[in-house]
Amino acid sequence: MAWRDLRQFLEHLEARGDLLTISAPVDPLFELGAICRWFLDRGPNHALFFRQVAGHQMPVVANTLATRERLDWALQIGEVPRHRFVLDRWQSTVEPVRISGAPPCQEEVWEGEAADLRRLPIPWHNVEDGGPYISMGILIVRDPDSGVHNLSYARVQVKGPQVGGIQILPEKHARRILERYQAAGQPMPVALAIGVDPVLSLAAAASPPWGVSEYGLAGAWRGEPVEVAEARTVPILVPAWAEIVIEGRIPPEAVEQEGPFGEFTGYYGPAGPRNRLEVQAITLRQNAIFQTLYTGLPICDNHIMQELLRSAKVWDKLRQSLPNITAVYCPPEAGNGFTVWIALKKRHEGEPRQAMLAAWTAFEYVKHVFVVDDDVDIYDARQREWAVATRVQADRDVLIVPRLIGMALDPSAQGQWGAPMRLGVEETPRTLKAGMGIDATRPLGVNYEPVVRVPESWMRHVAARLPELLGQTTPDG
Ligand SMILES: Cc1cc2nc3c(=O)[nH]c(=O)nc-3n(C[C@H](O)[C@H](O)[C@H](O)COP(=O)(O)O)c2cc1C
Ligand SMILES: [Mn+2]
Repeated sequence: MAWRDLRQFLEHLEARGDLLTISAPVDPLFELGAICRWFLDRGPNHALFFRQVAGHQMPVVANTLATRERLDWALQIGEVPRHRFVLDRWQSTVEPVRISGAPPCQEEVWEGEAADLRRLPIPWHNVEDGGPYISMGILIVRDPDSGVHNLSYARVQVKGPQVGGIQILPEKHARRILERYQAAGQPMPVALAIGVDPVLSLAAAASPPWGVSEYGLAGAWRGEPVEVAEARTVPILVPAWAEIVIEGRIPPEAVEQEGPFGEFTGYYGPAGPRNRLEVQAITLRQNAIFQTLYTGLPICDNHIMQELLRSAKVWDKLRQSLPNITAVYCPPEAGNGFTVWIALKKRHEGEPRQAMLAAWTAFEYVKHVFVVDDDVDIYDARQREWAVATRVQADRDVLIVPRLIGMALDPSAQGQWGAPMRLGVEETPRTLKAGMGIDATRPLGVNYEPVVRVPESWMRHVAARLPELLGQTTPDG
């Protein structure tokens, strides 16, 4: 059974002892963020439920998907390898269904002046942030040409009771859709959903191909369609069981200063002129829960989500031409896919470079691509180091390709801007990246001495004798 909503998942976490309820009063100004950071780094790394947020009745949940275990429970992966689970359902979609009657997400409606962002317990996480931020709001927009719904995240800084500054990055689908409204001189209707079932949260972080709705992807992962409902003031279908939905519009030309914001890169994303989000209505469930996501230096929720999603995305692209790929891994420590590891059963000397080329173009973040033989366990940092140390000669095995489409928030790409392009309200620089590929596969036809491994049969032998070796039993029992 799929999770119907965030609440069901939180109940499950609580039953597993993986939800820490904090009943002591907590200040949303810096203190809540600091507590999130503490538990991410120093543990215990549970999901956090803040019951008493100063100045508010509404509770706040954080660190919800900050461990692999919680993500696996969210997806209900069971025994299936986690990358396979996501990948096998990547191409299929299960379209959402509309529920009949008034949706739970509209049990309470704030309209007119009552639609005031200050009524929500929106935290201000880091001292250098520009202000309080909605950090885990799912931006739902609709392509005016195809009608397809796109779900993704976009940080929103609270700038006034009904105004936010919203960052929609270059290369994102929401940006492409916004450009269409801007070209027509129309405001883009938007909905921002906060607090949904965790599989939908994950789907919004994923990037299925243009034209494929993240609603459909979530349905495939859930094994059941997502339930949706018409928003009240915008022509958009919203998740029926969302805790909170903010309805509004992004005018084509209005400029709002936004930032800085502590980003997934581990650096502050810079302040600048961004698009303005104008709030029209806020709808809520009774006893709504506000969800936030602390990000910054890895590893936070979004790094855990992207470890799985970006690996699957690269793998999906590679497998079309290289069926002999055996694993793809984007380590969460390296941000959200700046570094990719690929293992393959090499048959042709050209394959590692083919893999690099495909990986660099899979999405804009990918810079450093390591390709290894399939005997290397790329999920194990010791083996990754060992493979590079013993199978690479830099003059032969390193390929650098400059001036590819890069990621706007990569701080090392400063000075590598392409010509600014006009994306609506601002001149947005299009970042260039350099791809570096390191081929750590053994050359075909060159003699490599065997890898030193103790045979499995001997390891089983040791396992059988382990109690005795540990002095727990005598040979006679
Ligand atoms: C927690 C979180 C916050 C994010 N914040 C932003 C953001 O502020 N702006 C943005 O453009 N992308 C942001 N992203 C990245 C996009 O949501 C993500 O790349 C998504 O896959 C894009 O979807 P698309 O392929 O439909 O464009 C964020 C992702 C996560 C997980
Ligand atoms: Mn999309």
